[in-house]
Amino acid sequence: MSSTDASIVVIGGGGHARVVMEALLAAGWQVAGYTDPDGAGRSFGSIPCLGDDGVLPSLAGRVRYAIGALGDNDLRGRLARRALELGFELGNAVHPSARISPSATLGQGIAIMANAVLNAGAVILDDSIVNTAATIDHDCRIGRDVHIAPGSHLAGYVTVEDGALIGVGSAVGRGRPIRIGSWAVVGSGSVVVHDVPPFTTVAGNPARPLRTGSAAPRKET
Ligand code: JB2
Repeated sequence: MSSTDASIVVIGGGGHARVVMEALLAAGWQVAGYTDPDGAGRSFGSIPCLGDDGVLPSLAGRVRYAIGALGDNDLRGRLARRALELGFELGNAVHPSARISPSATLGQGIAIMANAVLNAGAVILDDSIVNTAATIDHDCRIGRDVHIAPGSHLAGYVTVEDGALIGVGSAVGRGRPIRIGSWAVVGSGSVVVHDVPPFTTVAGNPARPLRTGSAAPRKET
């Protein structure tokens, strides 16, 4: 394995990681391999599983970039920060078909999947996912470790705080600022027209609370 400026290791080997790897390849990255505790001896196409995350310290001097590639927001963020501690830089997987405004701002370790759209002034912080065909309109602010699931649409001036999950095919916004709190979960297909407090699960049209009040990051289901 040679170290180049376009070489990256993918942390995770499941469904999300495979989408990330294909986006990376399409964008011209050299994917050195992936880590997965259940992946010994496996590969994804020509990309080998390098073992579990225990191999990362030995890779850190040879591969410049890493990306956390698990759907679970909490685990992805923790693994990405571990990679930073080991000396990796975090790379972004941006599929070439995504349309990203020149005035949008991207952090590190981000995955932006095929046909996603980020409009003027959008901000996406570290280790977040804008999944397939999701749209993020002007002046939205997406925090860290967030997942905007496939086919979701955020109107302008939506803030999504750290760790929140916007479920598949949801719509968020009402023409003025709206805030989705940290580690909140918006159920698939919801229409969100009011602020969602932190650690709260909402669903429906209009979305209403189902569950509130955990102090710990929620696992996605
Ligand atoms: O600590 C870990 C770890 N824990 C589980 N480190 C590493 N490197 N890998 C870990 N894994 C591995 O993540 C598991 O062994 C498994 O292979 C993989 C999770 O795969 P799965 O397909 O179940 O989930 P995912 O996180 O890749 O994708 C989820 O989230 C996506 C956004 C699914 O719900 C997808 O359907 C969804 N599109």
